[in-house]
Amino acid sequence: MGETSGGDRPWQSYHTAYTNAKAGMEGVDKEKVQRIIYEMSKGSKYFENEKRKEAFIKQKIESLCAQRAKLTEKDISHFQMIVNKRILELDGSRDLSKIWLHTDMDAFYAAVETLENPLLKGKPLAVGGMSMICTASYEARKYGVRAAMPGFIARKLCPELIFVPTNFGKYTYYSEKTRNVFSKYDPDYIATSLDEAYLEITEICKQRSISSEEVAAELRNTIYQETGLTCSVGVAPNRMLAKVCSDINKPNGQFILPNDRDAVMTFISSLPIRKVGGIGKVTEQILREVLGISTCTEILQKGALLHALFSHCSTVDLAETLSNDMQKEGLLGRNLTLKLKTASFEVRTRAISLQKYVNSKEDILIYASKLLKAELPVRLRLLGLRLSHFHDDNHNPLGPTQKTLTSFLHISESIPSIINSVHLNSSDVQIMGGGTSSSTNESHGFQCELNDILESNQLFVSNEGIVTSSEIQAEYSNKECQSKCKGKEDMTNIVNFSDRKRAASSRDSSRPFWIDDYICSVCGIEIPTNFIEERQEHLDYHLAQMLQKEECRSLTFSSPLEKSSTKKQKSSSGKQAKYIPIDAFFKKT
Ligand code: DCP
Ligand code: MG
Repeated sequence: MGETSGGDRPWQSYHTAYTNAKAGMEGVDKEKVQRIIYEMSKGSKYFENEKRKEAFIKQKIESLCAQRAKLTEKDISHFQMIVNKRILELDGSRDLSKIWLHTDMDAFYAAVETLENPLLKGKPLAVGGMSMICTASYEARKYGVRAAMPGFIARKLCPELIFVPTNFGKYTYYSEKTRNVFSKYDPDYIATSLDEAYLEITEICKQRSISSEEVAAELRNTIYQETGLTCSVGVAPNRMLAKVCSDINKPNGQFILPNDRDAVMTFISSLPIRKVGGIGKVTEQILREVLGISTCTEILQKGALLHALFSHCSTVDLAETLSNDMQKEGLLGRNLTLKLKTASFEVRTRAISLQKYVNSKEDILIYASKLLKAELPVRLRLLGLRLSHFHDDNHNPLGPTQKTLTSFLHISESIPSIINSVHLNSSDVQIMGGGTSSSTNESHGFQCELNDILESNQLFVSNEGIVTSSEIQAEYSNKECQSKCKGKEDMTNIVNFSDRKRAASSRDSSRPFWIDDYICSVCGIEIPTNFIEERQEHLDYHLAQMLQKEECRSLTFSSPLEKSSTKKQKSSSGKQAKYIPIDAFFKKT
């Protein structure tokens, strides 16, 4: 961030998502864009929020570097053995027989608007408003304008930018048309958003004796005939690679990666990690600064260190973190809940009511292990521990009563988590036996996903206390999986946007999160799970709005007496609070 980096170009270290290249932004004057964004947001709450995030990442990097420094040669060779074994297993199970196609519409919302109003053709166009834009035409991208950027910054970058408001009915209509085409190639296609889908085309290539390249070209052409819109396509032996490939020749292009091991290895050898779905700017920065990793080959080369620093997460770790959190808050709990999500996305919860109130690592571990044993063997994606039914062992002036939700709300900012959960890597971990996990015991080592850990820093308040975003997402992603298992998304979920938005805003009282893992709980906008960055930005945007509202409210409660007034008074005061437009949030204070 500018403040810390100093120098005459402080914006150079200001890594907002706006400056990250998207398709069509290759030739952008990155430094100019960075400078304008820096200058326009410096001193604003947004800027402060970015600074806080940056400080958190810096701390994380320092802690990882310290962990790395403690590793002995013996540790590293131990982890190397584990990694080698895993690579061998993966190599043995490698399946190059399937052909996957990923399709992604070009500048989707902007293209739909242009189709309906040809006067917009060739013009720099943004869909959205002054507070936030959803996408930009390729003409606008040349100026550094992109999705999830406040419109007033976009206008500064491109003064002749035309703004068109969003119209989800239109996008859904065209999306359905594309889906009709997909179903002709793969009736079980997997739609991940209005403009993206995965199709398995192995059968159709065989049946019609045509190459995947021909299928890709034909599909693009059919979509154009049916909708008047262009899309880009990637073909590869698996979905992850197909998605990377669809971005290579955007817009209106295709890229085919043959089903051949050498071709795949050559392709990924120089592939920047950032191109891999799930690796966003935070993970990219951490891997670069802690391990010097920037390409996929380097991930393989530094596998032992990666495993050492990011893989362990056992009930030992979870129990310890939970115990620390409880002790920090002076809390004891009597109900211990273990929640897990299996490799097949099934969410299971087991709880135990204890004879005594506990908060020590040892106690938590004894009962957590019992709960986990009852589930074995199991392949896991997520594991969480929760202590509830609190007893406050502090000398609480209110007496030794259970903590109220309101008191949590007041201190929530300082509580890291009372539920500790961790998402496990999609490669899954199989737990075969019972007993206490050891951090160096391979069969019990859980792989944590870096992004999830960082994201789980956000806290939400439920009627059971405080839960992390990962916990909520785990619940909803179970539903998502069920709909995916049916072959495709439930169309009613997509079509009835306004109902969803209503449902979403009814939950507006807590922090924003993702309903069904892709619908924003505040505004109802859909952002698929693989848009890690955009989702983070989007939540940041709502958090920013909430901050503003909180600020307005706190201005209204200027006297301490008023602060301790009743709930009713608070809500009426809340109404009086003047709403400040989001633009103001970005303005210098
Ligand atoms: N979208 C959004 N907010 C974001 C990102 C995307 O509302 N932060 C919406 C608008 C996009 C649509 O989703 O038009 C599809 O997203 P893409 O990332 O596929 O972007 P585009 O289709 O606009 O451009 P392209 O795929 O050509 O890069
Ligand atoms: Mg697109």
